[in-house]
Amino acid sequence: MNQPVMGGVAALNVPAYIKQQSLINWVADIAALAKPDRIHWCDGSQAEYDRLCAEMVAAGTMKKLNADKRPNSYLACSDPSDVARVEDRTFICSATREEAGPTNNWTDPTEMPGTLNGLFDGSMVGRTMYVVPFSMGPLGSPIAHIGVELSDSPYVAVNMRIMTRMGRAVYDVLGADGDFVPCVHSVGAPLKAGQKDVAWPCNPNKYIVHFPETREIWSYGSGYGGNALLGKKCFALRIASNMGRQAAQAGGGNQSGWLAEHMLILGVESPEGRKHYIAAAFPSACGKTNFAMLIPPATFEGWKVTTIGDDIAWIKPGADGRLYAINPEAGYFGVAPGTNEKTNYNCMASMRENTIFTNVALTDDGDVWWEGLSKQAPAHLIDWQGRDWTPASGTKAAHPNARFTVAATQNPVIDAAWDDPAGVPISAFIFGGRRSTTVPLATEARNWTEGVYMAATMGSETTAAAVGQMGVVRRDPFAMLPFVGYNMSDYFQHWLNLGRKLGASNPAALPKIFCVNWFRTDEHGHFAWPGFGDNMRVLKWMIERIEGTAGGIENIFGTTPRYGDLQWDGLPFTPEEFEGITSIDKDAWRAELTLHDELFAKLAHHLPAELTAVKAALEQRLAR
Ligand code: SAT
Ligand code: MN
Repeated sequence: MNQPVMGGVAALNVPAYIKQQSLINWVADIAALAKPDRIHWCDGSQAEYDRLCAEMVAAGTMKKLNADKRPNSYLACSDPSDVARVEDRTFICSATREEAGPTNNWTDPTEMPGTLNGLFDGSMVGRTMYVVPFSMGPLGSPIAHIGVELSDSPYVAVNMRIMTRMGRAVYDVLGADGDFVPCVHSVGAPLKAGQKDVAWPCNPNKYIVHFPETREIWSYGSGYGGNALLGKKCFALRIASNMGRQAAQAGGGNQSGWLAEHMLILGVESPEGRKHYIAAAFPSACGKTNFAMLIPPATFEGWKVTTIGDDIAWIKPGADGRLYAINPEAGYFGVAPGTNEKTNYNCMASMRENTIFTNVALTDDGDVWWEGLSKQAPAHLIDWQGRDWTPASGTKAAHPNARFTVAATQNPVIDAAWDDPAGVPISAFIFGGRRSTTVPLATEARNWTEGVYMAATMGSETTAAAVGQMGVVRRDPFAMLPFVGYNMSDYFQHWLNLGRKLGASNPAALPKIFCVNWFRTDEHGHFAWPGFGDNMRVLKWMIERIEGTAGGIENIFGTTPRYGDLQWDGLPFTPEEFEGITSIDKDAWRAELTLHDELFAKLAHHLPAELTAVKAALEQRLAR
């Protein structure tokens, strides 16, 4: 259907395979508001991807890398002002401020649409509006959900093709009346007639807006990462966390209600072929992607770790009372700096080809480089801002938040069930922070409520780069601080309720909950635990705890392994060193609990009484 351009409104040109009139009407409405010059309905094909990339190369947004070194790969460099998520410009527009809670920026949902209409009016002039249909989760999975993103950024369209199941097949699932989450995105840089474009259009004024009641997402001003790839943090965490809780509130038995979590999912298989799936939450910069692709030490013959996902998990009760998880994403948008063949061999292998790099440095032979990729930096590079760079420059060649976008299927240790619509059964949750003291290497919660307490009070020490003050503990409940799309205390309650429901029907099916800390330091301030592949030693202990074959010792905080409970072959690590990373210092824990008080005071509205009870029990054990 080729419709003529009328009154400056771009022709809709709706493909015949799109059957949903309300979707078409919505696209027409947004087009009438944002006034793009053209509309392109993405089909998700390789040809379309190649064409959009070629157009971005011609426009200067991307460079094509040396095809011998890095086949079918590109480097995009953003505007220096547009390099990361903008939490202070992220808004949750629930009906009331209390529903958004103290950890979110709230704006009245009756006011925000006026602001957005003003911003989006004509925001796509001179540009193409891409209609990007995507499924979060395997197409048609009962745990999956569909979104459609309208964006004036071709960079968004090609990244969404890697990060989600994007393309024509989504419309078959959607049919004439299927639900989808509408996502509207503009870089906020309209082009006047004859105006030359810049390589990375964006706007200093940014808005990342969520409407939990109507399940809409509007994003303005940024083209980068989670600000712009709206399937990721905006949909898969902020909106989906609301959907999972709303489903529980709607009632309907043990299978209603689900979880949208900032978790990797990995599979662990023992030499005997016993397999478990574990979901793990860590704040940023704690090595999530490394853990999801872990290579066991050579002495762990026959143990295998495989990846379901590296960042987000959607988890739903199954008919058997177990929790089943999918990775709603189809790709990895990972941090490049620090990644190398030693820290994460599988990750390096994943990005040998078909990769989009963002804000890394360009080598003289047309490949990429970032800090930590090799011990010695190349003698000359073009840095992420397009400037000549040498090791003497005194600046970082790659931005610290530089990223790679790759399809999950390129991961050599992808799990065979990663695309299974039914999801995988979860045997345990792991919560990990970054703490130089206080929190032991590994602890098993004695019950679900204690596990929720551990997760709720998770903390991470800030690194110098982040805040300018080392060692300050920032509380990051469930590693979800910027991602829970409603009141944090209600979120704790949702977890408690789910555990209670599942525990009542089948207590044996309830996942165990562990808390880990890879980051305790020795008296010289060095990391005392080797981490990376050696985390397998802890993982094996957890598997044995799940199977009821490993020991441990109960302390005030939970159950931790004794030296003899871990397998040490291949690692010289003494009982004294082990004591150094597992000891419980009562004074440190007293101080820790006053910090928990501060957190709970902030979250007092609807704070579950069960959590204050766990704290009281901890205090009693400390006093003994
Ligand atoms: O920019 S993203 O949100 O995609 C990644 C992150 O900040 O965790
Ligand atoms: Mn993340």
